[in-house]
Formats: sequence, C-alpha cells, structure tokens
Amino acid sequence: MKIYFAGSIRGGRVDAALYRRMIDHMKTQGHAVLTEHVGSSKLCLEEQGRDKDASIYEQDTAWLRESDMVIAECTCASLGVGYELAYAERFDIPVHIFYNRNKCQLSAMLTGNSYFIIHPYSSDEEIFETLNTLLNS
Ligand code: 6IA
Repeated sequence: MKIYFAGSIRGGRVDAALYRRMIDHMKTQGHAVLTEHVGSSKLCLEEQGRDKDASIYEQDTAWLRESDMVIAECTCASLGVGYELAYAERFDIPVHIFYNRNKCQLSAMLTGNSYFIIHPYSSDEEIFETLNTLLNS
C-alpha cells in the first residue's frame, strides 16, 4: 500500500521521534510511506514564502490523491494535518487517526465525524499492534 503519513510540522515537533518510529514500522511491513520527511529530525520549520509553500502544497495534495490510506498522528495539534484529513475525506481515502488519550483531547471536528477511524492509545505498543492489524488485513 501507499501510505500518506500525516504529523505536525509547524504545529510543533514534540512527537517527531514517534512519527519516525511509526514510519519505520510501516516500511518494515513492506509498505511505501510517501511522506517520510514528516519523521525527520532536521526539518526547516520556517515559512518559506508563498511560492515554496505552494510547491509543498501541490506535492502533498498530489501524494494524498494517490495514497491508499492516510495514517495521522494527531496528539500534537496541527492546522496542516487537519486540512489533510478533510482533503483525504473529499477523495474517499480511508483515514486512521491516532492520538495519545493521556496527552490530548482530540478536536470534536475529528471525533464527531464518523468518516474518520479513530485509535486512542496509551502506549506505543498499542499503536504498533493497531498498525499491524490495519496493514496486514
Ligand atoms: O501545519 P503543519 O506544518 O503542522 O502541517 C503538517 C502537515 O502538513 C504534515 O502532515 C505534512 O504532510 C504537511 N507539511 C507541512 N509542512 C510541510 C513541509 N515543509 N514539507 C512537506 N509537507 C509539509 C517543508 C519541509 C521540507 C523542507 C522537508
């Protein structure tokens, strides 16, 4: 499967190491993660100007349209991730949302939308067990 992994960038990088572990896990299961850079520890967080950001937007929305599934880690709130989730819904791409139930309250705009498949977790083990079920079914 082609997986679009969504995680906060300018919304904050507190969970970047977790994104990396999730991305690595999906790759070891033999799936293509289109957005590996989301787990990088060396991302430029500054605004790049409208033109550079436009090319990021064009590339990311093209990847979203070609993906088979969106996996989003939403513990750290991000405007960009929220936009991507709605964009995926518009194109009928399945969306799985993970969040740490001990660290945040997910937006009602996500929990209130039955399109989204939501996976609250309390430990990394729960994330990886759920990923295994999703990716091997
Ligand atoms: O509002 P945020 O920045 O937190 O939005 C994060 C989401 O938007 C992620 O899931 C990404 O898919 C997407 N996104 C935001 N910024 C970038 C970006 N910046 N590159 C690719 N996708 C992005 C430039 C970093 C680059 C130099 C590697």
